[in-house]
Amino acid sequence: MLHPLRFAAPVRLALACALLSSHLSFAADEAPVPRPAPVGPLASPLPGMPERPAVGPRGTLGADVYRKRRQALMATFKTGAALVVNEMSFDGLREGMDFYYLTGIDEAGAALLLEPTAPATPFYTWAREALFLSSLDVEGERVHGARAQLPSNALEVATGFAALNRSRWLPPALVEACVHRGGLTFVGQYRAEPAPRPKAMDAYARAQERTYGCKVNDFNGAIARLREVKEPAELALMRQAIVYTGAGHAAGLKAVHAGAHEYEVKDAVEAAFKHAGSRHLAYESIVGSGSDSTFLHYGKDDRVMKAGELILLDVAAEAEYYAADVTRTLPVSGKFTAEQRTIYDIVLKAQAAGIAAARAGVRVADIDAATRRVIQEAGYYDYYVHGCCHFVGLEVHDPGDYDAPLPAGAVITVEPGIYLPQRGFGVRIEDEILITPTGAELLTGAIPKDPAELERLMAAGH
Ligand SMILES: [Mn+2]
Repeated sequence: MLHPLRFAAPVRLALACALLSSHLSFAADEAPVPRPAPVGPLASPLPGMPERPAVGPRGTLGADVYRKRRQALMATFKTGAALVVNEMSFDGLREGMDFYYLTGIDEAGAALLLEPTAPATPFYTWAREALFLSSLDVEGERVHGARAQLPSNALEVATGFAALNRSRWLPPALVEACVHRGGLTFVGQYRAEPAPRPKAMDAYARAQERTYGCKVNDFNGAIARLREVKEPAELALMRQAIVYTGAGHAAGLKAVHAGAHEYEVKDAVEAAFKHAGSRHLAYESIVGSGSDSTFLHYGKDDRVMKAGELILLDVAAEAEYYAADVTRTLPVSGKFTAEQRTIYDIVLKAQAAGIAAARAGVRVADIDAATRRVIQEAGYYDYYVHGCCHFVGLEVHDPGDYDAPLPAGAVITVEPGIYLPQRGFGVRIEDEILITPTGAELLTGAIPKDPAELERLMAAGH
């Protein structure tokens, strides 16, 4: 019953065995014991890092928010050891935010191991919640910035974790979990090809190769279901992201005129996001004029827009990684043609039908059907070529269960569209709503979409 994770030196093994035998019988319902604040002359600030720790929650939510999320997750699976690897990436869309959701930490190569049946009191760096950080690289850190050595009381306090380890200790920790914790527990999300396999699955497969009969407890989607329901503090950040997004849309509306390049509008929008206070884009901006507006995710932006065309702006900012997602379609010359206005009004009516159908307990499919019915009755069924809605949060396409009834507190988009390549234009109108027990709150209502108001604003040069 030795624990290779903490006791590499043989001289310590006897002690380890003696201590472990009493620890392994601890129940999961004890509250974790927080560590005290750092003490001593070297404890704080971290040596060489006077301003802020190199690792720790990045935003304003505070370590307690993340600890509560981890406890809520552990309450769902109760047994085994759950590994969550930081797989954060931005490839047009930000993805892989499970680790960030549970830690507030955006450190590359970091991982989290949750073991609800581990003792409440940490045994050196063996604990119910343990953070694994990539190894120190002394020369690399001269380039990228200094990182703390472990153990570090200050880093424990900054991260909110009583147990900090280097990632080389992860394989033995998983084998230990197979032996003593009732196996391994999958809390991520299945991903079909061609997406890469979740890193936790790879790590579990390797642990299973080094043990006999180590089981994986399947809690596929456990984190995703937690992420569906937005807490008040994260809703405040999502509202902030929408304020930034509104500034960008206002700047975009001003920058649209016949003879302008799409990229001029895009630059104006993105500069306004940053000026308002947003650090990152929620996703790569989609700015398509004329026939470009008929593509859903149009990536080029070098077309010159002409009078009489439409321009579609699917652009949004973020706040502390919380994304917004808003689309508006504007007339380049400031006035819709009769045909454009007809289509615009159908899309607006479809969106209103979708929002009216939304409340806790309904499925996304019900909202989709409400939008699709309006467009079908108008005769444009074949030209609505995507789903109505998706979850929004730390990822613009946030994970969630599309099959289950929507919970109160979920934030989704409602974004019907009609795309008519043969007529040289497309219309999409996208807003975000907060699902409530009795209906839905329109979160993005301050960003104008009423066609008469858009024409008035554009005529006034706003
Ligand atoms: Mn969207």
